[in-house]
Amino acid sequence: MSFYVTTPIYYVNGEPHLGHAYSTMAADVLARHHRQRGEDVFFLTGTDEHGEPVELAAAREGISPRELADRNAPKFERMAARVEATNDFFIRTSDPRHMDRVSEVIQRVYDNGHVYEGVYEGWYCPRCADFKTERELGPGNTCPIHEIALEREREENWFFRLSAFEDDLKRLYAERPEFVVPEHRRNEALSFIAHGLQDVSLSRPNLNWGLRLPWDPEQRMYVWFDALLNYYTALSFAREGEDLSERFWPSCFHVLAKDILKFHAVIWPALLLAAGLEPPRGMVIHGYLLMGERKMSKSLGDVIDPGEVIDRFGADALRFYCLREVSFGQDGSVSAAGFETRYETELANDWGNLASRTLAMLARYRGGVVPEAAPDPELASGDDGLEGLEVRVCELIDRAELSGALEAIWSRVRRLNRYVEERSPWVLAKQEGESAGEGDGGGAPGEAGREAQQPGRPRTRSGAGDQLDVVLYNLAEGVRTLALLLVAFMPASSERLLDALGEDSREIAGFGSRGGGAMTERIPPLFPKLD
Ligand code: ME8
Repeated sequence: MSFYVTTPIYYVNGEPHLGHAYSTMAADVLARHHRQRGEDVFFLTGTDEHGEPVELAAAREGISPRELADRNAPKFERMAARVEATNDFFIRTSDPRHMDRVSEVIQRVYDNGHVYEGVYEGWYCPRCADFKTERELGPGNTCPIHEIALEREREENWFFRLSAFEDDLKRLYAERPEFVVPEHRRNEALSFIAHGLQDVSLSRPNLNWGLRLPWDPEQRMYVWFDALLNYYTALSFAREGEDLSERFWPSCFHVLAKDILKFHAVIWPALLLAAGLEPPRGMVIHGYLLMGERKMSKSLGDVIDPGEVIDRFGADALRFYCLREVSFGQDGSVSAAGFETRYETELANDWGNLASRTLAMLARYRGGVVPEAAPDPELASGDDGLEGLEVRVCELIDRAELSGALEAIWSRVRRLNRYVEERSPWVLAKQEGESAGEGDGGGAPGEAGREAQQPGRPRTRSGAGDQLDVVLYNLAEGVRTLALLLVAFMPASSERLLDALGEDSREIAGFGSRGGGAMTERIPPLFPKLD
């Protein structure tokens, strides 16, 4: 089974910020999770380098668009690496291999009769690179996203016959209820379609920076067509000497925010159909990260700097915080104070502490060896039981409910913490030590524990030792199960923990699927407490 996941390709007219990192981190969670499920995964991110937003920004700085692109694209590439994204390729739309492939596809759209010459008259936002319909305008003919007054444009363009695909799109949405998730975004796309689709400009006469139309080199391609096609073109050259298109198209899943919903959920599938290609498998539309009430953006100074957070706390903490704090699919505020609270309570206390305690008790009471025992039915069952959690998390991730998946995992983290308190293994260890002292002359708890591992040893103890085996096995097994599910979200710390638990496999596994016997070791705190 193949799984191809993408982020939007980001405009190189500014610096990367946490908003971009957010989409990249979310896409990486999907990529890593699907790899853990043994699927054939391809993960693409990159930069959008043509068109008016880039041309205007370069002009403002007095440099060429190419210079601006060459300066900023590597920053986006580094951002992906810093958040530990495992992208298989980084596409730049100024890559001639992309441009050649776009020309081929767009020529096919032309040959198939879906393009005509006309005059565009209407509202245009140069920052969105978007021709706005009347319904999309803000008060006083403004751009609702950038809050700037829009110019009325009149120009001769080539048009893409979007209106001809209205029925195809309606059919696609009817046949594939999960084409766009979450549902409220699907409804938004459907309502856009239901209001009647207008044809859209495919080219613009006054651009200097962009692809020329193969059949009319006087006109440059409207940047969105060039940009959207990256998802398809990259497959043809991402691997030297290999064309991955057959392998990964159309099993493509897009991650993006609601600002570019219309392009992805309406224009993109229509464009593909026009070129005789299949629409992607689906897309998830997430909300905005806000600072206070405002969308985080490159023009706002007051942002969480992902680089700084990563330097201090690591990429895992940033990934966790963003996907946990803001319900994936909704808008939500992020703040430095909110980050610190969650870091302290959930990462350092709930999870880090559970992991440290578990490893410490295994070392202390059982010489580091996970005892042989069965899953405790009390821990396995119930609303926050561990049994079947992996199935539940896979279902949630299949619906791109990333925060839901984290919540499902976290309720089990809390459950395991309660289990430790309820069972008080340190009391059991003491009882075990006492009865060992009375019964068979055993020494320190650690040694008694080690003996308990040896086959054939007569079980003369009070039962405290057996109970301790049960508790320690269940803790180790619970933590292992959770760490496997957390690999996708917090790769570095989860890997370290799994290594410490003596787990070599990264395959998602159910609670109780591994027996005892693994050799564990203590490690420094996964998430050290804040000073
Ligand atoms: O639109 N919260 O590029 P772009 C959440 N080049 N996500 C955010 C965000 C925020 N505050 N700010 C940015 C473009 N994003 C086009 C895309 S794709 C074929 C072409 C993320 O640099 C989010 O994914 O403006 C959003 O959709 C994207 O960055 C917009 O990036």
